[in-house]
Amino acid sequence: MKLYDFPWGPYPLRISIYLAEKGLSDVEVLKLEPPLDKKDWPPPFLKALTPAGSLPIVVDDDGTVIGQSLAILEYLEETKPGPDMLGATPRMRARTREMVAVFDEAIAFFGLWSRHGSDLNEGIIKKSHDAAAIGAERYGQKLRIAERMTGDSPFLTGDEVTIADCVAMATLQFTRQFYGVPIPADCPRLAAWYERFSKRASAPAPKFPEDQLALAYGLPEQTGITI
Ligand SMILES: N[C@@H](CCC(=O)N[C@@H](CS)C(=O)NCC(=O)O)C(=O)O
Repeated sequence: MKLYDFPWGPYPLRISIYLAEKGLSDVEVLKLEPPLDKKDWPPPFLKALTPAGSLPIVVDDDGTVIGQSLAILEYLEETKPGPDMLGATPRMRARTREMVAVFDEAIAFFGLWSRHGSDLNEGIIKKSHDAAAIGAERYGQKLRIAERMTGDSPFLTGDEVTIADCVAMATLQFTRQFYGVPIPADCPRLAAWYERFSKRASAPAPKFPEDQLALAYGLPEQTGITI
């Protein structure tokens, strides 16, 4: 199995955290880096693999190609050995998928804030305070929903690590560590979970490129928007 990876991107990070938690090492990882301005990206070989050409992409040995991170996670759950990371019962699987959906929505709204507000995209994407503010408000709302869904268990949806933890961690690593957006003060359970999960071997701090980090870090200050 091959994984086309972009090691510090929020969607590929979901997969790398998952692979480490699942203990899977028989995946060939091919590292790629989309340019900031997305000029000439995706390259023809990626566009030939999936309609979007976005990362991550998995190509299995039988030729199966999967180009959406959540579908990749579920595919790996169904095809690979290792600990169950979806949930043992329909109810537990539903809890996992609910939490995954909330963080998937969260990162999409965050993208509106960062794309239209960050100094990183200066001259590449049109700045819009209104678009950034809508994205930020909705991102904060999704984190507060996740907070209300989180109990006092060690992991987000219970006593075992699931793909929900992987998706949430990837999201918060990117928003906190790259863009410098703190978890809101009224999300203490989420913040405590993040601190705990950050110490796991599966979730080392991503290596963001220094020049891009310098421009990205401090999104709330750059946009005058807090959540
Ligand atoms: N919904 C997709 C989103 C993937 C995505 O947007 N990946 C980014 C990297 S983190 C990317 O490839 N961007 C370049 C592009 O879309 O051309 C997924 O979950 O896999």
